[in-house]
Amino acid sequence: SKYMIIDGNRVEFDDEKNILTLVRKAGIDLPTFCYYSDLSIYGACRMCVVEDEWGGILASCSTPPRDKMIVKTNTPKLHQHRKMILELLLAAHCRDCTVCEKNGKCRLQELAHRFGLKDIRFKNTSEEAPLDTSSKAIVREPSKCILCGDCVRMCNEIQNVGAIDFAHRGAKMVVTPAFGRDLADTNCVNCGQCAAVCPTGAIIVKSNLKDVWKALYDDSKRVVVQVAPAVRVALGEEFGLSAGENVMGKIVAALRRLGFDEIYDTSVSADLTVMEESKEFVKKLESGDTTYPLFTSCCPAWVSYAQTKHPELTKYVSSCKSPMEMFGTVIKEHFKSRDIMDNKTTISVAVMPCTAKKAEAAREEFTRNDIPDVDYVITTTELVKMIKEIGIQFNELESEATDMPFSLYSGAGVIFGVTGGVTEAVIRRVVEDKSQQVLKEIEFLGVRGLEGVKVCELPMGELTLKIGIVSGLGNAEKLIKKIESGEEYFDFVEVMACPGGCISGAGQPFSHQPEKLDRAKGIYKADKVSQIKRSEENPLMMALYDGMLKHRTHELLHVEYRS
Ligand code: HC1
Ligand code: SF4
Repeated sequence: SKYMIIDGNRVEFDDEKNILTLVRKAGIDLPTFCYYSDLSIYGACRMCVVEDEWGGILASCSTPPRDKMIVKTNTPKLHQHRKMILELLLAAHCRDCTVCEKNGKCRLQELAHRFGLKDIRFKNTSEEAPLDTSSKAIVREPSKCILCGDCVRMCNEIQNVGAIDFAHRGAKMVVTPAFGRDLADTNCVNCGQCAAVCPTGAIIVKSNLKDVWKALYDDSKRVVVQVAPAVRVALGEEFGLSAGENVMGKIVAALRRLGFDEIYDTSVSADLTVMEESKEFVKKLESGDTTYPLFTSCCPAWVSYAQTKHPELTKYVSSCKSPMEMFGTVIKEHFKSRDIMDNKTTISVAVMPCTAKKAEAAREEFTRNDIPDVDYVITTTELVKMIKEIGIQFNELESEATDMPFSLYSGAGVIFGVTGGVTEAVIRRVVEDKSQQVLKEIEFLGVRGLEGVKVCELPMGELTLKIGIVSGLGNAEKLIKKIESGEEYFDFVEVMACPGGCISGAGQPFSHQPEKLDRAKGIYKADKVSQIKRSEENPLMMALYDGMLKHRTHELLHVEYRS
């Protein structure tokens, strides 16, 4: 087999695409700013350089390995080179680390520390550039940008949105929306994946913590919170627990200590979504309309994408509100009369793995009498900050249960958090055979797994239904092209904007593939241990349909998007 000699050690390879991968295989964590294996290779930061046997310096991320090649990763020349790059970056960078959102998570800060940088030999050329706070989900701080281009490639290559790009040349080069617009004036769908890969504080998730603290400290407010399915399998990572460990019980305990009055699980309203979306699906099948599939609607970044890039498709997107918004509506309805009695106002908070949910909550369609159904959305990592700020010893907490009357949910509701989950939950609902055996068979139809595109066939009576499941908006685009050209037909298509689904949301702790896989496993395990497997078997659904929702499902659970 082919091999390279890296720092005197033999490293074998076959189809690895660059030297960097082999260096990592050899146990050396070469510093980089601009390398993610899912993105195209840019080679801009030149931190990952290695020296060949003739003293040549190569960027290891963009150089393919050659058989019997000899390189070193640690030489005086390389050491100087890396330090120089760091000093140059820092000379042009804001150094107010203590008040930066990214403090403690910034790659530039980490590498400056790792290289023991004490003084910078160059003049400080950093300039204050105005912040772009126009978006509901994302804040851009251009003066912290190191031009690695990760955000640009994420937005273009993986998400096919292209809201941001490089502009100008040489020393004037910046990353910006076209024509220097504000981010809110672009077709940005708020997926937050740019912020997830940004190594510094140049693109960050907008925080709503101030609003939430204020509500918690205000006695005239009843603060109700819902927690999304995907949060429970990732939050523990910030406290040293393994990815995929289900910490929902501890999250509930922590939320109580933080002062939330009522604590619920979004999996409950995911069951509601299954009920409504299944009805819509069956109706569509019965109508015999086979022009387009029924597209899912729970991912707000996907809904925005469909609206801006494919307005012709919006009428095929399910009219169901997302589980978060369904719950938002149900919660406000539920406490309406109690609020008057108690002289309180209910404030509805949602803890989500997602940044686009912040924008979804702010949409006019989800506001009744000028009051949003969900007042504030905070991300998994924002909740971590609250827990750490107060000093709650998270790992010591005993599990607690969510509150009545919304405390029952099915496994079908929990699996929403991973790509394919919505589909599997809907299939469980629409198949007539409710046996254990069929439940198992559904699992093996091809709905599971983190691949960006999955296609499965579901036999139903005389028909065979064709179902597409995509995650990552670039993958959605590919599928849409095939549908529109008539190359493929689908009855049902699930789209999640983040690769892997909500478990990889930009509001979660940063993850690579291994953590994503573990989080997905954690979600399926939560389904395994749940007593109720199908949404329609959740007794709470019957209570809701006989009570609050009687004659009001359309009004309370569905939406017509305006613009
Ligand atoms: Fe999701 Fe959903 S699954 S969108 O990925 O349908 O955010 O977790 O809460 O609303 O339930 C996110 C997750 C979440 C909704 C549900
Ligand atoms: Fe692009 Fe998503 Fe970032 Fe918006 S939030 S700029 S769509 S990557």
